[in-house]
Amino acid sequence: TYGPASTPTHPLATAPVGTPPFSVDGFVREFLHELNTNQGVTLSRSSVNDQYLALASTVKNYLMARWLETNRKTREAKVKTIGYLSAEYLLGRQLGNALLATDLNDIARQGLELCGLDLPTLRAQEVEPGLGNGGLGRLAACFIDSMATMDVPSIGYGIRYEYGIFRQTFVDGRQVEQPDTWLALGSPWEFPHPEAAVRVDFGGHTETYVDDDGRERCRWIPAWNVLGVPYNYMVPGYLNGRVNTLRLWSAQATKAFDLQIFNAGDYAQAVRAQTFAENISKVLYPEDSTPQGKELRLQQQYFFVACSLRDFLDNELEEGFDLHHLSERIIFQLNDTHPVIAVPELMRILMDEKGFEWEEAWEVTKSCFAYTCHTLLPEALEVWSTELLGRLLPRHLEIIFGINERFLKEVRAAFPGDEMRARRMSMIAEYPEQGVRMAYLATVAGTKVNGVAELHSQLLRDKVLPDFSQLWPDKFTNVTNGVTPRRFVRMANPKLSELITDAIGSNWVTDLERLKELEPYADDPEFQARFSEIKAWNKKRLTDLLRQRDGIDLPSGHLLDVMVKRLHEYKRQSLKLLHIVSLYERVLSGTLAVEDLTPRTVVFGAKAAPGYRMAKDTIHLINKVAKVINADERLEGRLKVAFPANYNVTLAEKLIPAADLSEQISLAGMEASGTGNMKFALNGALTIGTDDGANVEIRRLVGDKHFFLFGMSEPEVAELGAKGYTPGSYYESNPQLKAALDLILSGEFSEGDRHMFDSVVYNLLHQDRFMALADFQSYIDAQARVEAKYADEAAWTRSAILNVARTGYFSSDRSMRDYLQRIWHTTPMI
Ligand code: BZD
Repeated sequence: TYGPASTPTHPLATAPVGTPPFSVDGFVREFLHELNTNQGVTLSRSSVNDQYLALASTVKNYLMARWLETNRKTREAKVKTIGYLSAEYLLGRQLGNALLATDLNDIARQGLELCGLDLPTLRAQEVEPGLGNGGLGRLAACFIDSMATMDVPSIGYGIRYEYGIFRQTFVDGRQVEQPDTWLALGSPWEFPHPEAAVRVDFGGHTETYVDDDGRERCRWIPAWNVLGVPYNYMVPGYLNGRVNTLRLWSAQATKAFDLQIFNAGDYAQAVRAQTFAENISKVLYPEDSTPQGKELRLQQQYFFVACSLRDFLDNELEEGFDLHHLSERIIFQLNDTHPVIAVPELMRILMDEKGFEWEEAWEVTKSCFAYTCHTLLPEALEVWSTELLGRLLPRHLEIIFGINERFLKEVRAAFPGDEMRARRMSMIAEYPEQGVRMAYLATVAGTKVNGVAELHSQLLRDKVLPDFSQLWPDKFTNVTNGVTPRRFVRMANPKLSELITDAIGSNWVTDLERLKELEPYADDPEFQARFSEIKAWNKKRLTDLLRQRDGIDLPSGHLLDVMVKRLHEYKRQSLKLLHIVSLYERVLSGTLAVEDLTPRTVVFGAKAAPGYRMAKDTIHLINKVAKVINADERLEGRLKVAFPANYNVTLAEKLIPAADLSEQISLAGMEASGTGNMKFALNGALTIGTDDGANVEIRRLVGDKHFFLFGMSEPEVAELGAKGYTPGSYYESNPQLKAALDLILSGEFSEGDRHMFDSVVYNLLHQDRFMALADFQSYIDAQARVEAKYADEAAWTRSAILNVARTGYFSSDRSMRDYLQRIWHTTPMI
């Protein structure tokens, strides 16, 4: 129960919470108060961490009244809420974003100065919550930012991992993973509510019984349970006074759990039980494409989904709400298949706890979910073995079989006699072991299914789920991804933001299509000059950071060529590497005069999944090549390779605004969308890329002249695959390619060891699943076009400005509008 036991009589008790008057003086008072009362130190005795924590509290206090007010307003309005279900949120640092959203930057800077402190130093103290692997997790973070900014009532639900994505270090060029202890120095942005913990059951068996009305019913007799403790995070909208909630769940042992054992006298076992329960939210799985089918991962998925549904039904809906109308009040957006177990969970709650009949429960359930797919790689589609599911969630497995049975009846009715089709469409796979195809379950249960870029949505319809799209053509739709302009332009690129605002006013921050108004400035020499100065300033800022962070020295005046993303064969970091090695080889062999080399620094940022051998070997090779090239004086410093370790959101914010060239070179048909590609274009980098994912849309918007396209198209890839692809033939017939690969095999980069990189090279020569060799020549040619254009500074700058002006479409605000219109069927709340 919430609230006081009797009606409050003091006038202040019912008044809305006021906000502190915010002036520089007010800020200083509040900040010092926080330092004294929260940190228990005086200013003169405070550490930078104390100061950072006190500053965070000050900003939080400022947001608090708005947060409470948002919650009250939303509850009263009884409107449809978006429940964003995501196992990952790659949030990035919170302080800068909160200061921006509240317009407190200037006040804080001045106030801190009066205290003898420096805002950037305090900001740098924050450890980012890295509760995600890559694009999918960052997308969730962008979406909740946009929903808050657009006044959309929404709750983000997820997991509060104690350890986020691992911290990457290099030892002799090889990746070594360290635990990410993001909570170690305190976590001022979260509000734990242990009193509101939710129980989550696991294991056991099911049984049938006869209820009071004489109906046969089913129930789950679980074997064990844990508690889910909610941790709330503020999600402030940009300058609109709205503060939404992100609710992340942390696992704890239930009292019953250890008390039982404790009573039996085994204290050590009781402590072990505690640890066992807490393991569920201990660590983020760092695999981002090949789910390993690990039991703990399934536990994580059910854990957060069960907590979230329970929370919404019990705490967000008013008491007595008729659950037959649930879809009027919630739509759960499934961020990939990770939360799909929510479907049988809602069925279970409605039937076993609320007494619904199957058909009634299904009507409600299938109107409350929508599914977003983020991949096309077959190995990335989750399949949970029925053995594991049945052991961990026996009632859910029964329900899934029930859903499948009724679904296949529908298929057989729609396509009489087509038994093969029914088998293909079954949610239950029979080989290599019996398992549940989670994407099929999501597709059957979802009101809508969407891909994340036009090409991806089309391939999803035509190649991954063709039978489903024939059965329900209207279920399939596209929502092209987007990125938040607040974090990735306004905050990450303050100088460019100022330039834009000077030219077209400040509304672009929440209405990014307005960047179009910059088009006329592309030809304005004065604007071009300021634009170039800003790029140079961003490069200088990056140079300072990398020197201090990694001991890396970036040369000045180079074309800054950046490839940052998870390390994956399909993303083809190896193709970028072949380009670098080829440039080097041509200088060594005299085919290219050093003075004809465009001064270029290539920056890589990439984490490999710890169990992904080929990806780790590729990282090793990149580091070894970098070492040799960077030390070779014959290059006269005209080619450098930098690979700062531990690429994360914080580094991205400095790296992307400094880039000239954005590498988006996946094999066509493999990258669902990409979102880094959007961030680069919006910050005035030109893209060299294949016709893949959202690159297709970027190129269409910026125009062919301002985009370096290369490589096979998706249909060409399919055709070559069907014909039979032999990478060796490209090696044999292309002397430049052969020379580059031979140079690696010669031991040039491995102290004479000719076999160190056999795995990478022979994989390319004999398998090359992602056809890097087939696209090599086209890539090299495109890089030559890059260099020619870069030589004409004015032309380059003009194209860069046009990239900014024409990519406003890629705001995550626009993505949210698309979801609202095409999927959620609701409008923002005023
Ligand atoms: O999702 C990525 C895609 O590869 C990108 O093309 C796309 O732009 C983004 C956002 O839609 N997918 C992921 O990031 N996937 C994961 O991180 C992931 C994590 C756990 C398990 C499986 C995949």
